[in-house]
Amino acid sequence: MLFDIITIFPHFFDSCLKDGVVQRAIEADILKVRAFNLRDFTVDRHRTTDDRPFGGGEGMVMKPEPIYKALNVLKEESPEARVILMSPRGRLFDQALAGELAQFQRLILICGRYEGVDERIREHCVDLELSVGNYVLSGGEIAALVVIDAVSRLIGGVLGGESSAEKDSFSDGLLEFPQYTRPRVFNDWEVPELLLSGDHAKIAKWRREQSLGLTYEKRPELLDSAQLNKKDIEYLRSLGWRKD
Ligand code: 9D3
Repeated sequence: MLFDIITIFPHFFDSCLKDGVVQRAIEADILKVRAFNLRDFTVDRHRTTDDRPFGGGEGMVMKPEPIYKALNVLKEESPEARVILMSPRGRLFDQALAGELAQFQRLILICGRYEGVDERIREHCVDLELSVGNYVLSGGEIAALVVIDAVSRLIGGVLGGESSAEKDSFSDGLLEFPQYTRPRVFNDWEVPELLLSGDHAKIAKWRREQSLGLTYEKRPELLDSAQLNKKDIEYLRSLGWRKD
């Protein structure tokens, strides 16, 4: 899978992609991330990427021509690439959308700065506008990294083991059960005895109930769309859960 990023801060991505699961995928040629400097697609002497808003007001707006030119160059290489504009008014990014995006071979992510990108780019060149949450960032770069990280781990071969991604939090719509490791006692704080019992059926039941209980306690709205069996529902009812 290939991510092409259009940004005025291409080096912003260097350190974030040089470690961990994402870097291993890049080394294995499963994943490629290229950050293009928007300034390289300007033609004026000052390499201008932004200008004052028509109609007046605070701040600056990203000019359309450099972004348009960058998109044309990248699209010529891969006409099938989907174009995503990182924007606070976009569709809210979640695990389901990450799964949808992982189906594509090539994604182009446009990162805005200042007050945003000239509206004509969104209107004529963008397939999807995407936000990573209801808070104000100073630009699309960090949001793009969120998308790259979440999508990359869903493409085949990125994670080791038998598809850890599918067992993760949110894959069945529940929060993850608590994890413990050695030492068994730390500062007088003990690991739940049952986890040391070697009784795998009992452990699996405990973990499922922990997931259900934590989800009910912390994120009850997730239960509305979680994949629950009869036993799950019975357990949740015993905790006081009522479907409304
Ligand atoms: C004073 C700025 N704005 C009024 C609140 C509008 C605004 C413009 C540009 C707010 C943020 C930004 C920069 N943000 C992004 O480019 C961005 C973003 C975000 O801020 N939150 C969540 N997801 C995203 S994706 C891109």
